[in-house]
Amino acid sequence: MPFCGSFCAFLRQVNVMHFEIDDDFIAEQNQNSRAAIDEDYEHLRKQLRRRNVDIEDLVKKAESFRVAVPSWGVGTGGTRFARFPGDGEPRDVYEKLEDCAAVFKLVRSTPAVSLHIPWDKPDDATKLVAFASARGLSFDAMNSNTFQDHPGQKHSYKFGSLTHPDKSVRDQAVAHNIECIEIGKTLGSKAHTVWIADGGNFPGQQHFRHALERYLESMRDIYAALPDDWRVFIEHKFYEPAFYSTVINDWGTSYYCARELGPKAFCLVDLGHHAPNVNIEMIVARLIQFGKLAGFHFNDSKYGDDDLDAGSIKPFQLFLIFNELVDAELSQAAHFNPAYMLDQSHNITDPIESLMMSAVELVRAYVQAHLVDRDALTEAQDNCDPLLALATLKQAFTTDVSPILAIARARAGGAIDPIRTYRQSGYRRHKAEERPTQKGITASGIV
Ligand code: RM4
Ligand code: MN
Ligand code: MN
Repeated sequence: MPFCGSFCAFLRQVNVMHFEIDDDFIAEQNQNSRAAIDEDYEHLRKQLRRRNVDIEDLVKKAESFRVAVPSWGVGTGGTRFARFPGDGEPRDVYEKLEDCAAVFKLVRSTPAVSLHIPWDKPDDATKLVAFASARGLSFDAMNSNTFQDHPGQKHSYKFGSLTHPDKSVRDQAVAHNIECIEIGKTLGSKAHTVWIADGGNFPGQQHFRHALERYLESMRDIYAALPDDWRVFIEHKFYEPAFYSTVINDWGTSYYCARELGPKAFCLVDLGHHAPNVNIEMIVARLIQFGKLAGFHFNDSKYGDDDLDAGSIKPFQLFLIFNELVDAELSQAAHFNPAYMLDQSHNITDPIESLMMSAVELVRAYVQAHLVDRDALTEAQDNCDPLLALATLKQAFTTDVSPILAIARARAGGAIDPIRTYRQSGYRRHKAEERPTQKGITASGIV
């Protein structure tokens, strides 16, 4: 609790400073839009019935969808040029959980939080679990951070971490990852995500093959520390912060490493970590087919790793990815158990609003993918009829499933209109009072 200290802890205990969005307030707000949404739902129900689709089945699908929220996503992000902090930003992991709880209350599809260590290193993990579960939250995959130096650490990661030429740097990075797993055990997490920034800015800087050998050697030590029921997620990224080469640059390298490591290692797809125009849905299909898809860091991207809001730039691509996921779900593909997480940097919006809208966009894509007439699609494919195949996908993609999403949220106690309800609640204003801005303090991370 670096910015808040024992005074905050005291206030937290006596519970005098915690504005929360009330269930009754949500229900009251829902009343305002109830009549309109019921009408839209009824209309959609009839439309879908003509297509032999039972709308209630889709509501159930919407209700079942889960995506984890990144703890680092509730703070305002920034670029290397500037960061424009918002009012009432969370100052420690407890306040981050409060914001995650607000997101969860309104959209109901985000009950888990993914922590980043050491940004979110708990003073007492058991206490953190109690704080989270009091708000209906649990913990998703752990994330290690060897892409920046942390106060007090012996060796610098300036020239790499798990793949550094110096074994003592590698050992330090391995130990950090093992520490993340240890913390995660207490938190009830079941997976550890490893993303490294290791790479080069100059041709010749790194010996490509040796760097990858060192990666595998380090990862074997981390893999050995995994509990039996855990998985490790390898996250690739083609550039940034290294601008010439990265060690785990693409899904092929990730897949090779996951295979080398063993059955508990899987490949995580962060949508922003691909070059523009890459066919990500096809990468997803390949990883499903090879039984190695870990899951996702959802976001969107136009030019590079922009960590833009999911569904904001390429909603059709998002739909096509979910089309592959739903296809795998329905055909019960082997080893298919994807973990869904958001990983975004909210630089100019209220992070809570962005996270809510992104979560909703994911449920939308998931429900739309369930609307695809799979028999018609198979028939079109078998008949070599590309036009009809595309039309079949487009029919699902262009169906406005908003009433289904709204009804699913309302039935689960969430908001019919999450953004409006959030704004009406005055949550941010309350937090601005509870969490006065600390001048001169920088973010505990770039995102
Ligand atoms: C990276 C990558 C990781 C995330 C960091 C903050 O680009 O997406 O998943 O933990 O950013
Ligand atoms: Mn990521
Ligand atoms: Mn990223």
